[in-house]
Amino acid sequence: MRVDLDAKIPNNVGLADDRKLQRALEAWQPNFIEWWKDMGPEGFQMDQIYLRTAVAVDSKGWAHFEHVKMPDYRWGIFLTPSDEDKLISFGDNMGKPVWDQVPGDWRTALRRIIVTQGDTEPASVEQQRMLGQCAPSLYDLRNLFQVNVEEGRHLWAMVYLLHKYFGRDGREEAEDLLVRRSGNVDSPRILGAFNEPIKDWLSFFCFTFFTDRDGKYQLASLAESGFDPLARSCRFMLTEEAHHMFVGETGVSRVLQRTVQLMKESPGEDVTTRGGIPLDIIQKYVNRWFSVSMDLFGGEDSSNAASYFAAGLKGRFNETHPGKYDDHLALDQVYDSTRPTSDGGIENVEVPMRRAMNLVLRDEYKVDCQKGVDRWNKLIKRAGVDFKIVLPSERFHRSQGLWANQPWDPEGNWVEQEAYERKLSEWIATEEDEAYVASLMKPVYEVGKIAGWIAPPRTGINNNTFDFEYVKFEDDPYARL
Ligand code: BYC
Ligand code: FE
Ligand code: FE
Repeated sequence: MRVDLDAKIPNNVGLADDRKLQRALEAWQPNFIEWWKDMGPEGFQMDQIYLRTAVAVDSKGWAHFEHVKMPDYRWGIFLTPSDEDKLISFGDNMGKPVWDQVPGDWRTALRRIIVTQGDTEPASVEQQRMLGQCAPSLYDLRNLFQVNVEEGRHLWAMVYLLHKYFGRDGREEAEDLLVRRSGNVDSPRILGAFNEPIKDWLSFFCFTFFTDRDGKYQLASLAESGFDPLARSCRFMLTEEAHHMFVGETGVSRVLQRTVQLMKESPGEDVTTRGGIPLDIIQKYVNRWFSVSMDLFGGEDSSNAASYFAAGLKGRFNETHPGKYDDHLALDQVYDSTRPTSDGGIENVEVPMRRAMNLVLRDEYKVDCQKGVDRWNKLIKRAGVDFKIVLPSERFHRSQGLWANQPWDPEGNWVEQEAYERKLSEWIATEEDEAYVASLMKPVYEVGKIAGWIAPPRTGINNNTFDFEYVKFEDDPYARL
């Protein structure tokens, strides 16, 4: 299918040939733009941002960079091209042709998965909407907005599926995606992490490292789906996700780098006197964002997960990767796991493999997180500082699944409730910690300059240097604050 870039809604799904769908999406478009202006990045809609836009779906399709105003970004509908003879690759329907239409039995389940996925995208934009006002550099400001417009496009991807394949209730769900609001008591976003406030850039970097990485794993498992339009949408979304995680990993790296540099310059002195973020505060942020992101995988023993796998709706990470799994039925296998006992203990348990799919995915995710953490620790060690960032236990600070709302410490030991509450301030950032980080969040909008709590990146975007004019302001941005 060719890429139609000149259409009102750029797409490679042949929108021009489906007038009814085209009209429906063109009716949704102004609501999206209105939502974007209301709930998108606050205060930067008139500025020219150096953004990357998809112009094709092949690997070169991402090479297009230009300065654009965010409301003029070409949000479009792009799917990875279809493979004619594709077969369902796992579960009870394995070996049958993939579905090009919604299978009747799985309509509700599929709609729910798509709505849940779609809901996270605008939620993250809402969570991040105030960060432009305290960006540490133009480079970072641009990266924030790049992530935001792409999350907006991910919303488009799911809205397209709802409109095209789910009739009237799909259209209603698409409307509701613009109605719920992150953190709103009456109409919150669906999943926990997407209602958590992101008040500072350290949270933003942790979010893009930990929470966007859940996106990577969920999208990858949906990219295996037997419902082919969903699989192809998610496959394409995955190409955008890598940059989001890059922003997170390098963001935290640069904070660490600056902190250890300050520590070395003034040994024995508290880094806060020099305007750095202490390592133990960074650890506390890691504890928070890792644990809320672990919750995004759902329960460790889940009948939903089992039926999604059985039906062929949601596979494992790299389900079809050669050599990764030799059994795609997962019927007679078990997954070794643990569960809490009533007296604060832990016991081993064998979970039937299909019911353990959330955990299987989450364990892959954890390994991926650890790799990034190892790179952070190497940086700290190279600086000669004796400190290690540690991922907390899967049991710590959970709100979903077997370990939810129980007093486990970051090492995974059960502690008395009273002791837990007392010690929580050592594990999760306190108001005081957050107030300190907030005090550092002063915007830096001059070309080539950077805030004092973070190191500059090693290279810029698209072979430009750090002192490239990533954002061209319409007027004096400081005067707007
Ligand atoms: N918060 O069987 P269970 C991304 C509910 S991130 C609130 O254990 P299931 C992005 C659950 O709905 C990727 N509720 O879980 C990143 C169920 O409710 P019911 C997002 C939760 O259903 C950054 C009950 O608890 N994509 O793209 O197997 C920026 C028991 O459920 C939570 C997806 O998630 C929670 N954390 O799995 C931008 C993919 N967890 O049935 C974007 C689609 C569970 O009792 N979603 N519940 O009413 C799914 O595949 C599944 O819904 C989940 C949950 C993996 C989320
Ligand atoms: Fe996304
Ligand atoms: Fe993302």
